[in-house]
Amino acid sequence: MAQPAWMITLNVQQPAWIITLLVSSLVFIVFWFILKNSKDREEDYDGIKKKGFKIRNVYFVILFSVLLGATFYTITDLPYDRPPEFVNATEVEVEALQFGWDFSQEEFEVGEKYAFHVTSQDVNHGIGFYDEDMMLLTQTQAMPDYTNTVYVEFEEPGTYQILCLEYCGAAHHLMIHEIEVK
Ligand SMILES: [Cu+2]
Repeated sequence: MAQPAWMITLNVQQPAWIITLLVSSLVFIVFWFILKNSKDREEDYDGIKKKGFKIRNVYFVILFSVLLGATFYTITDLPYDRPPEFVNATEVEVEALQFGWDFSQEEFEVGEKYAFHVTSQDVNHGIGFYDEDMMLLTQTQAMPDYTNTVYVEFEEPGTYQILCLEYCGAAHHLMIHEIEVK
């Protein structure tokens, strides 16, 4: 008679435990041996340590200067303006909620420009726009009490999928919505 599945699991678990314990003990013994034998020779490392600290300091100053420069150079662009070609875009309101999407309109046109204003009624979600080949076109966070805007121009007609990109609860995987692009 064939063994039931739980018995097979038990047969594998027993040796797995023993091997894990043996290997863990071996690793522990090796570490303990090295630690014990290296205790009295810390002064050997002083030179190397000093050199290491010096390299680290130089590296830190360089990194800090570069990042500070980059921050000052780029921060004046914030908050990002609406891209000029989307100034007259059609405004679309999108609300996420556990577990679905509420769009102020469901049908869109190829070549039109849209500004999707995305927010959430409850918890944080992520909105992902996927084309018919399930290629991600764009995405942003859907956050309560905050609106993120994504600008989209659809290039192909078809049924596009809206998926939640942030785990938001037990039925997160059901947060699928379809929009039509003609
Ligand atoms: Cu979600």
